[in-house]
Amino acid sequence: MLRRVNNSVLELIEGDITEMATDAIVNAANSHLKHGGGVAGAIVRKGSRIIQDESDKIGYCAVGEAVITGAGRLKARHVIHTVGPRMGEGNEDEKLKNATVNSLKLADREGLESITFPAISAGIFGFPIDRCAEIMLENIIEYLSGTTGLKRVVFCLFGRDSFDVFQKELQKQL
Ligand code: AR6
Repeated sequence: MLRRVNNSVLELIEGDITEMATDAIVNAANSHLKHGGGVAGAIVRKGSRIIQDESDKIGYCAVGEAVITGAGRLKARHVIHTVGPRMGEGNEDEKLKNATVNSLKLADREGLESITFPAISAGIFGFPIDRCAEIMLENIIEYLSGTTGLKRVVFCLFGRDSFDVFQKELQKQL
């Protein structure tokens, strides 16, 4: 599914984010940047230990913030690590918005043209997927309506159920 927003394209696909060849893929990380399970584990396993080593040099990323490393052997050139909220810690919606927007801003600062997101916080961190879709899409659409060098923003969703939720939400919003 594909929608044009201003001068950019917003796209939803179902698949494995580690296979994406956009300039950057976004990792749903934790604050200590210890990439064990979920998307994070898959990125390090396929991309190589270099991504974990570079993350260890950075050391920490607050909830809602984003940092960048190389992507090792992955097809993407960079990994943007952002930390979404853990369900129950409070102020989750605002934190998910910040994680999304700060990833986009970091990509722009680095001069990147394409980026792929997973459904941040919707796995191990327990955030409801429908609310995740609503908040992330809303804020990406708003961001792309302003000035940006990003030409292509993709969501790579794991499994048909997640894809369907995002598809329904995007149809509602655009
Ligand atoms: N490609 C695309 N999406 C995926 C993939 C994949 N290969 N694998 C999982 N997902 P999660 P979180 C989906 O748990 O909730 C890690 O241990 C998954 O189905 O990766 O933000 C970190 O180190 C879900 O919809 O991230 C943190 O400690 C979404 O990606 C913690 O998990 C996010 O699931 C972060 O938890």
